[in-house]
Amino acid sequence: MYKAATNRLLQAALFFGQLCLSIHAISFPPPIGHYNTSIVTAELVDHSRLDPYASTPQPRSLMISLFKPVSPSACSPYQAPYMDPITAAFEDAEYAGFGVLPGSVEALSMEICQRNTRLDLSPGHFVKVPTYPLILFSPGMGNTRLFYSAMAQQLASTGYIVVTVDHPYDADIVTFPDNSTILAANITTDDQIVEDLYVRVQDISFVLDQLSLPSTILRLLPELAGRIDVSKVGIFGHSLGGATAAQAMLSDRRFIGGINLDGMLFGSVIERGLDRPFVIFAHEGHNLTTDATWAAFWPNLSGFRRELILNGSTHGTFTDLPEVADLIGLRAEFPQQVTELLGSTLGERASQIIATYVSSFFGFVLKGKKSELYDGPSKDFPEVAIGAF
Ligand SMILES: *[C@@H]1O[C@H](CO)[C@@H](O)[C@H](O)[C@H]1NC(C)=O
Ligand SMILES: *[C@@H]1O[C@H](CO)[C@@H](O)[C@H](O)[C@H]1NC(C)=O
Ligand SMILES: *[C@@H]1O[C@H](CO)[C@@H](O)[C@H](O)[C@H]1NC(C)=O
Ligand SMILES: *[C@@H]1O[C@H](CO)[C@@H](O)[C@H](O)[C@H]1NC(C)=O
Ligand SMILES: *[C@@H]1O[C@H](CO)[C@@H](O)[C@H](O)[C@H]1NC(C)=O
Ligand SMILES: CC(=O)N[C@H]1CO[C@H](CO)[C@@H](O)[C@@H]1O
Repeated sequence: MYKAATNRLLQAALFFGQLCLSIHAISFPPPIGHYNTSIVTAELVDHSRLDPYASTPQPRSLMISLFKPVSPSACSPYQAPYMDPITAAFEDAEYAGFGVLPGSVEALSMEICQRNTRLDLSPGHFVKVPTYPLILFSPGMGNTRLFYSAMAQQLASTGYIVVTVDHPYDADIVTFPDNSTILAANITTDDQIVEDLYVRVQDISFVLDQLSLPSTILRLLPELAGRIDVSKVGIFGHSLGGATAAQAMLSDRRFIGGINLDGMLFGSVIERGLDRPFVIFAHEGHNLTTDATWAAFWPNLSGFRRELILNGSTHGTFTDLPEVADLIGLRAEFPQQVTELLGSTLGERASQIIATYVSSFFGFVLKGKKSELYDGPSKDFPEVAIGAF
């Protein structure tokens, strides 16, 4: 649904003429938190499971991006490409026929820190290494995890390790380290979506299992070996990823709090409910009255629960796309169409609001920090209304 709408926007772009895109690197604005961040990407292979969507028997293989806080004094900054070139070119090509020029997603970059794993490992080097809670993220159906990297970086900058997970054959494209790719299967009917949901939940628990293995941590994050608490973890996701967050909490008690960014729910969690904190963050006009799955789920939440509504937003606001649209000049060129698809709130502002509320919720769940943001309206964030309690 989201993709079709995007295509209409881009069709309008073609009608009005080719977009003029800068060929220079365009960087996302610096994140909101006190920390800088570094990124690791990795392939994780689940040898205990055959991929249900693969045409020949093979283990399920996933890609993840892991965002880690770095103290500013330890940061050697550089501009990293927002996406690997294969995924970026694929996303451009998806829209090429509609007026987006090749090279537009490739031109985007993020300011991150060079990895420095050496310092903390050296014996006799008594540097106090801080530890950060872990949060997993599941994307919307059909979306690459890479369209949530800016969102993950925002959250990591507030003091969390954030891991975004690709669900192969659901994501439009997954690009692996050897440059092989998996494109989306045709998952369309409600039954297929529910099957997909359960595959996604297995993916999420598998990623957490992997992050619990010293061998995996030594490979990915040697500087944090033994310092990540994998028994109390947060989870959030967008759209079907939000439904995945809820269902994963039901099946895996290591997840002690979750957030659904604007996703209609599927699966047994609607009926079974949850006994741990859960938040629904909705776009304007989407609420317990308009979504029957939310209405059925709500009374079955026995833990802390909140419904937040972001004014001036749409379903697509809960991705990096509003920022991408602003950065590549799409909003300036087609303000009305971008507002209809990605919301009237500017991308940077929307990203900051979402990160603030997500960070604050996980601060409460994972760090025991109090926050007034969930008690009522905030003068700093008039765009956010508290819906149901
Ligand atoms: C580090 O954080 C500072 C303060 O937020 C910011 O100005 C700078 O751009 C950040 N650098 C990187 C590499 O993230
Ligand atoms: C993957 O492709 C990129 C260019 O798109 C190239 O720079 C890189 O070397 C390739 N990696 C492998 C493992 O072939
Ligand atoms: C995708 O699946 C739906 C429902 O099963 C079917 O109607 C449609 O033709 C399929 N599309 C493609 C491109 O295979
Ligand atoms: C829910 O959304 C509908 C449709 O936009 C709106 O008419 C209604 O007032 C909203 N309800 C609440 C409680 O916000
Ligand atoms: C929502 O935002 C619009 C402008 O985008 C504003 O006119 C309206 O008053 C806001 N509504 C609420 C409930 O804050
Ligand atoms: C497990 C459980 O308590 N399910 C309840 C979910 O909410 C509906 C509607 O209130 C109840 O009928 C279910 O029993």
